[in-house]
Amino acid sequence: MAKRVLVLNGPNLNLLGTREPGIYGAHTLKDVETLCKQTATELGLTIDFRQSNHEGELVTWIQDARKTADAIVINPAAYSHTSIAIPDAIKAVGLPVAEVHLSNIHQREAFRHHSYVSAAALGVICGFGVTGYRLALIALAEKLK
Ligand code: CA2
Repeated sequence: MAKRVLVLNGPNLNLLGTREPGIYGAHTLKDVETLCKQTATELGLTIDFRQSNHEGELVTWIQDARKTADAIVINPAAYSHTSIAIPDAIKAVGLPVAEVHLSNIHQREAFRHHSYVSAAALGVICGFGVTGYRLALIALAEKLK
């Protein structure tokens, strides 16, 4: 059976492609979903792609993934820098998680340099724009072999 990857996107990522193209690029979140689906097909994965502006909803989706997914890609967006609940949920489910950031958070404001999620993730990819999602799926497909 094809391995299932849950792709989660945090707050404000629904606005991708509408503002701040200098930082986040011109792609919309729909474009990111299309890229993830194309990559998943190449890798023999299935994808469930979601976005939420609510921390609790992301936590619930991570918890539910224990029964519905084999791995998770997450761009926690601003919750990377504030949330304890998201890394706690990731540790609780025990699935391999790839954390993705479109921008290089280490080149930006100091408050973006630390992500609470990173300690719970298998690996972190940042600064490669939407390609980061593709790289995350490739890395997880290798891990799931
Ligand atoms: O670089 C990333 O992917 C971030 O996770 C994006 C978050 C930011 O808080 C993180 O520090 C780094 C912000 C997502 C908001 O995206 C927008 C896109 C277009 C217009 C407005 C917001």
